[in-house]
This record gives sequence, structure tokens and C-alpha cells, in this order.
Amino acid sequence: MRSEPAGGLDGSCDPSSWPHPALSHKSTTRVAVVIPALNEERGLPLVLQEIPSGLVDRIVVVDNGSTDGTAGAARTGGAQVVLEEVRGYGRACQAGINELLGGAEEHLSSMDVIVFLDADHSDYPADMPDLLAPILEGKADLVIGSRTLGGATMDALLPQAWFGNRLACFLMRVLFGARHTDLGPFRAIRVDALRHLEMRDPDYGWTVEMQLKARVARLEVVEVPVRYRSREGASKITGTLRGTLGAAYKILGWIFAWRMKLWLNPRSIPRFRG
Ligand SMILES: Nc1nc2c(ncn2[C@@H]2O[C@H](COP(=O)(O)OP(=O)(O)OP(=O)(O)O)[C@@H](O)[C@H]2O)c(=O)[nH]1
Ligand SMILES: [Mg+2]
Repeated sequence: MRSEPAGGLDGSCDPSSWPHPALSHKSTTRVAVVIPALNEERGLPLVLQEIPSGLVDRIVVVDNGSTDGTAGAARTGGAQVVLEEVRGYGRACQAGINELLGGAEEHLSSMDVIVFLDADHSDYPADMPDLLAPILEGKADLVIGSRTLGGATMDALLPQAWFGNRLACFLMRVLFGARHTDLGPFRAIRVDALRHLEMRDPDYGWTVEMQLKARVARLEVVEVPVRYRSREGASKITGTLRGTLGAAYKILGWIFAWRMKLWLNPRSIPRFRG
């Protein structure tokens, strides 16, 4: 992994334009965004442009070995670029976390927040205040942006992704008692909670790993509706048979493997608050 000096937004801070009163207290909490990106030169500039001004202190784009202009687009958009040459969504997220929690620049503290956001412009960065509000109000440790609650159409959330999400959420509920409507990638988590989860999955098991571990550790988890649209650039996962089968295998395998593991050792994930 290689990184370069920190980037961030120097946008003027105008809390009155944010929809949540809780965000006016943001000054005490730092917010960093991690954007995993593999060949997203089309979507990434739009994503960076749409991040609400003044809300975010630091943006890390993890270039996962792109062969296009992704890294250049990130720098032009004011983000810091971390290079993670080994492919994998989870690995890219982890590289961003490592940079924020252990990199050369000033680290985030336990009460700060990390937001994860895809680079393909399928999420709406403008929904970030809704994602942050429950954490800043002290009502959540982890907030998942639910595309289902946000009314995503099947043009954007393709039928196979919609069905896979429903199945995964059903199994999470039956096997873990976890009530979710989506495994959406647009999410926010406080640093102390993220550290507690000790995330491991290197690819598309990452989102379900976070949700299941959060349930077992009894984190306060809140879902908020977020909008979703068709991605910019060529689809790599949901739009391809190989990607869909690989992600489904990984996500469902993760659910069953962790159910077995927790039956054998219920203490493998300790509670977050004693
Ligand atoms: N596919 C893939 N995406 C990666 C990887 N590393 C980082 N990413 C980024 O992770 C985010 C999610 O990947 P996507 O390809 O959008 O996955 P998806 O939303 O399930 O499916 P599509 O949008 O249809 O491709 C995007 O910002 C990717 O650029 C990787 O190794 N493989
Ligand atoms: Mg996508």
C-alpha cells in the first residue's frame, strides 16, 4: 500500500444548509470518507463534486490498481490517493482505514466517523448528512444507507442484486436476529466501533461481515433511506454473471460460516459495551 499527503475539502462550512440540527455540532467530530475505486475515472469526479461542502474533513480514494485515470481524477477532485495494488473491495476499504487510523497524517480519534462511499456515482453523496445524523446525535454506532428504503428502482439496483440482498437480509434475520433491508455500501461508522469489529474480509463479504459482527457485538445500528441510481462506467460485479455469482457465494458463505463459528465459540466477537 502506498499513500500520499492528506487531501480534504476546504469548502466553506455552512451548517445551516444541512438538514439535520445534529450536524451543527459537527465541529467536535471529524468525518473522513473512504472511497474504494477500481477504474472509475467517469464516476469519481462526480462523486467528489457532490460531497456536501464543509461536512467532510478528509477524503481518501483507494486506487485498487486502476489502469485508467482514476488516481488523477481523485487528486483533481481534492482527495488523497492511497494505492492498494492487490484487488478486492474489502482490501481497498481496509487500506483506507489503515491510512486514516495509522498513516503519516494526523489520526482520527475514537469518536470520529468514517463514511464508506462507492466511486461509481451510484450513491448520492448529498445523502451523507442523513447518514451522519444518527451518529452525531449519539443514537448509533453504525448507520447503513438502505437503498431499498430509499425506493431504488430495479434499473439501478439490478434484479439479481435486489434478490441477493433480500435473501441475505432474510438469512441474517433468521440466523442472527439482525433486522436489515440492505447490504448497501454507503455507510458510516464511528472509529471505536470500527476498531472493535476487527474487519477481515478482503472482498465482497465486507459489508455483510460488518453488519453481522455489529449485531453480535450489540452495536447500535440504524438504517436510513438513501437514494440509488445507475452507475457510471462499466459494471464489474452486479452487471456480470461471474461477479454476481462470486459475490453471492461470498456473502451467503459468510453468513453460514459465521453462524457455525458462533455456535462453536459464542465469545468469538465480544460485546462492544462490556
Ligand atoms: N469490482 C471491484 N470493485 C472494486 C475493487 N476494488 C475497489 N472497488 C470499488 O468498489 C466499489 C464497488 O464496486 P462495484 O464494481 O461498483 O460493485 P457493485 O456496485 O456491486 O456492482 P457494479 O456497480 O454493477 O459493478 C466501486 O467504487 C469499485 O470501483 C475490486 O477489486 N473489484
Ligand atoms: Mg456499483
